[in-house]
Amino acid sequence: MKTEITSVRARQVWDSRGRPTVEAEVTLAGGAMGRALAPAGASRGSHEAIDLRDGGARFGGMGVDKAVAAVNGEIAGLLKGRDVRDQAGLDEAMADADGTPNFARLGGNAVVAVSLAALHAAAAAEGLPLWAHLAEGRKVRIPLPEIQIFGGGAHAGRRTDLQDFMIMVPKAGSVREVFEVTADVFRAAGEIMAESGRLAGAADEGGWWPVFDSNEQALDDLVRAIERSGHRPGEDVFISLDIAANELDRGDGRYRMSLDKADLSSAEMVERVAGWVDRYPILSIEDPVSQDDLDGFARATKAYGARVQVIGDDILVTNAERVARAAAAGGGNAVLVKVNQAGTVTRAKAALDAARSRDWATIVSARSGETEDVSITHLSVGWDAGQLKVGSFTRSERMAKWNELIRIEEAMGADAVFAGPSAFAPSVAAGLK
Ligand code: 2PG
Ligand code: MG
Repeated sequence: MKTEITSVRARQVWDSRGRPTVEAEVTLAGGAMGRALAPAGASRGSHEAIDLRDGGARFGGMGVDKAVAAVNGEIAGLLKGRDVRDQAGLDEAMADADGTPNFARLGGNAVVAVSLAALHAAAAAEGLPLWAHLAEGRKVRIPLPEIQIFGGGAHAGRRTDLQDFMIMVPKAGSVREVFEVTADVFRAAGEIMAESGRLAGAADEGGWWPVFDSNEQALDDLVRAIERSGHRPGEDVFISLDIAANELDRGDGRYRMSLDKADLSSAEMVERVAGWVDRYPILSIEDPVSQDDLDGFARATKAYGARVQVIGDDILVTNAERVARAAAAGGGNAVLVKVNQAGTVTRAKAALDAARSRDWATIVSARSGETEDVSITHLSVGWDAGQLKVGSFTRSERMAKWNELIRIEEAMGADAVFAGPSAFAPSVAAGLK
């Protein structure tokens, strides 16, 4: 059988923060091979799959020798001889063998690299690009990107409380046009920072390092950058924010906005962001409250979810059950899908399906620690997710993923359809018409 797994191997490589990570390769009897690299988050939810790190003094404790050994030993033994086309079976075999709810024993980094490598091998065995293998002949859209201009929070020494200041260009005719607009806005934002003496480098995902005196100053400068680039804020270019409020949670039900010198209750936190939604051209808000604040998530969704996308990241952690629970409580209208939060391709797809069945939007996302691996671009297209979040518009661990989207759009030729407003939940999409 050509699709029988004959070898599973891993090695330590390095990620975009210069930290060790796991690269896995799955080889099949017919000669096909798949390779994938594990990404790593900095602002993490405590309900997500956990990376196995060596601890100790070496590499600040970030070593992955144990995770690599888990792939080369136990996981290889488990998967060799199996049919790579049974992705769900492979993924569940790893989950069963791991025996913990969050892959703590074998390592989320070990498991996700193998799960994705197996998927790549299955596509290679068919002689198809990964997106086409996943699409199985269905019509799929080119996703709408959200692209970071300023990076803050845990990705920039907490210079701003908010983590990601991004833009979206939903009314563009194609993803190429989105990138052209983004390049203009990114350049204009850099000029504005240079002129005001605030140009101070790059954040973890390549966005401008945010030297601002308040969170609103960052929003003001983003609007100015859109204007200076010759585009219209709120008409063709919109703002998307990842509040990453988990990082602001003081642990006692209150939120600390250090830059704004404010301590806020959950309700006040929702109000503050709702005020920004009223005053700025904001189309999307991610993690407006922390990971277990389901009431706050529902309150935020009630306040502005009819016109603005409300994404759950740390609160949903790419988990189908958490999506169902949030939806039942009236929280959210979109899920961020990170395969390494779920641990496996199968579980990530289940979370995406759980969201889609509720008419939610779905956004496939990178992590702040990334590599040259472009799997997520293919997942976003092949799963017809509608949206893709990769970080900024600089640095090749990000640009590799955006550039892959250009190649896929070109390969689709006349069949390529840009998701545009259809990427959003119905009421948000309706507001864009
Ligand atoms: C997020 C991601 C990407 P991290 O919060 O959405 O911006 O960050 O990978 O650090 O969790
Ligand atoms: Mg996030």
